[in-house]
Amino acid sequence: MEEQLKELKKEALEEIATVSDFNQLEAARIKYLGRKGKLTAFLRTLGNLPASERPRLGRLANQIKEEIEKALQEASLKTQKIASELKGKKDLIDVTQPGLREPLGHLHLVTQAIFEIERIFSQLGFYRVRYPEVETDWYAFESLNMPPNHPARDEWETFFITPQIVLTPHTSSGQVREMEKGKLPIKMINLSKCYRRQSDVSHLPMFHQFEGLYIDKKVSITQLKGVFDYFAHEFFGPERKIRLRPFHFRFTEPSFEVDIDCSLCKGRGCRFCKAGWVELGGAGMVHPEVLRAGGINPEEYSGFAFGWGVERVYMMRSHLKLPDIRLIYKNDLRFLKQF
Ligand code: FA5
Repeated sequence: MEEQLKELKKEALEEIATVSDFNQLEAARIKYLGRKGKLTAFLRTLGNLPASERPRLGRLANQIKEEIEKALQEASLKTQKIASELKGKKDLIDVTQPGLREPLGHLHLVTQAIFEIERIFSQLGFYRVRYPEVETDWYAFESLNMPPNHPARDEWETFFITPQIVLTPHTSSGQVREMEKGKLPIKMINLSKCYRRQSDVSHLPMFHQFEGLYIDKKVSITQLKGVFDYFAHEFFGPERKIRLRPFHFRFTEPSFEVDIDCSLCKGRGCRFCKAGWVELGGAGMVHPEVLRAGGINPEEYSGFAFGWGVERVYMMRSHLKLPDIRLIYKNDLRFLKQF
């Protein structure tokens, strides 16, 4: 029995001597002195020993217990020292190490497109303006020759705040606002947010349009076509072609839809396009009623206007065959980092 006790002491002290962190220390304590520990188990059996042996072995066991406790205490001091040394090393500052760079983000693809569109039109003398995202019925519809209850308004699927206040459904609402400034000629590009009650794979409830308005004496359709050709060559590439297709808007006369040749099939016709052409947006010569609403004499002045979607033209340029246009605003970094 005595031999077993001495063996146990040797084993415990050797193990405790190798302890280097708090977890190992705690494991050793539990192994020998814990409720089910080896020494505790021995002390429990003391009562079964013959009375003559009990005092001597009891004393020896208690002495060993004290020695183990002392060894554990010393080991605890040692592990604390090791831990603080390690921490000290971690806290050391290497002043020669190069600095860490903050990860650099970039502008959202729509902002990039807006800046580029602004740059291209500024080369032709167009200045950028922005008009409110919340608009009166007058600027959004009535001044544009769309009286109350006119069915043409349905196209704009408008969010009404009150019967007279709407979320701007198109940048054309900036036309009469610009005319009211009273400065001629006008050569504005209104790049702003628009809202419509539309949300599907090719429609966003919030999107951007860029609205060109040129008003001067003797402005002609030839100039309108020249501006579109310039934009298309700059934005889409010199080989691209634009065509005007007759259409109807209440605020332009004549009115057109503007198409660009399809880059995917090179104008031959494919599933993506309409017989080789893809629609860019609307355009036309400013209606005399609109000029009058803006205080401009249609006998003296004429002009053209166009309104195209920023997200749509960007998709056309980058040949992005997005399964869903709403991805642009999902803010998924895996998508956005590609632009
Ligand atoms: C208009 O909004 C007219 N104001 C354009 C105009 C201006 C005509 C000046 C004549 C003179 P339309 O509703 O077709 O037209 O919209 C023009 C373009 O905006 C579309 O071709 C498309 O590129 C974009 N667009 C319209 N609705 C959405 C939408 N919900 N999501 C994304 N883009 C849209």
